[in-house]
Amino acid sequence: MQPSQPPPLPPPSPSPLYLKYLREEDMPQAFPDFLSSLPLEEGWFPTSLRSYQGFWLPSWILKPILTCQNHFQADPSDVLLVTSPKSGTTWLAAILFALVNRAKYSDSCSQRSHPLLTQNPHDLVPSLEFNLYLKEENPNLAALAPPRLFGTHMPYSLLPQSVRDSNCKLVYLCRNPKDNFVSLWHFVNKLRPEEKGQIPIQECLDKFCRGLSPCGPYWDHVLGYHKASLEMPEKVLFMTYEQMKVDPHVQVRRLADFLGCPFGEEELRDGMVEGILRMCSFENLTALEVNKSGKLSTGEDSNWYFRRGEVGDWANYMSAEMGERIDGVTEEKLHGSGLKL
Ligand code: PAP
Repeated sequence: MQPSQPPPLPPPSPSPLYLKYLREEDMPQAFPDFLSSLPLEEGWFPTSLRSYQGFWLPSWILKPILTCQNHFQADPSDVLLVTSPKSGTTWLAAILFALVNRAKYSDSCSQRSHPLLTQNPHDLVPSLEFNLYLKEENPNLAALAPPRLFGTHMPYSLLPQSVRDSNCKLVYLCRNPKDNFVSLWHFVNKLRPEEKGQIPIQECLDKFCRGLSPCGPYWDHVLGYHKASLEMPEKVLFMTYEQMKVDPHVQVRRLADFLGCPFGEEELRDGMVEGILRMCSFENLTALEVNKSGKLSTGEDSNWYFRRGEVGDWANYMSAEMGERIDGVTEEKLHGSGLKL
């Protein structure tokens, strides 16, 4: 049984951020009694997963999530980019940043100093739980100029109350579960020591289909935001990676409209949408030194967030039967929701 209330949070840990990829028993900061009261799964992810209020969370993000729930004060002008891990966060973070800051970097001189040229999109749209509240108990976010852009992988039901109560906007990006799974599997392999080799994909698939993935079950994560987008279309925008690939121009305009900063006639004539898409394209971002050899402020290699960036890549790693297994869960889980992936 899960305790309904977590205990008071311990003081922030001075431990380096790379600790987040350690196993639970090696984490000095964890609040052990609370953690050990939650169902545990030694997942295919390097850290253990703990079940908290219906979702499997890497042990080390429970504390930042709870801290964020306690402290984060949403502002009506805030924009939260929400994803299940590996749904295209990096891409949409870049687009979001370029979109809301487009007036600042519209001429050729300011374009040369565009922050996307020297920073990974994750540092421009920092994650609440993987960055800000992991580093500090109460980061000074009031100093940030509006609109503040944040990323999060938190399920809808775990968002801080202030996010739900305020008029801030949520942009949810969803990706086909087969590509999402394969992208996650590759990422997990990057985190493993080389001598251990790749973790068998079949083993990971079994766990993924049982809901055991970071912030999973994947389907419950998606459904939480899909439902919210139907109920509150002015607050939650539901987008997909695949739509972005098929018609990025339409999707970026849709995003701008939703955020209340639609493109004007002149901007459209001047090719502003195309410029943003070019700047944030996989080809452009991966050609930048910062993304080839730089590191995020949280310590990860920037290039971990870029691999192939394609739709349907799952078929290069999974058999048709494995794909059908995911399709089966998707059909079952999404039944009656009106959502097709
Ligand atoms: P995160 O949730 O941990 O931040 P996220 O950015 O969602 O990771 O996932 C990375 C995926 O987005 C990778 O997919 P792949 O493994 O299937 O290749 C990565 O290649 C893809 N990606 C990153 N940047 C772009 C981009 N500019 N355009 C398209 N896809 C991208």
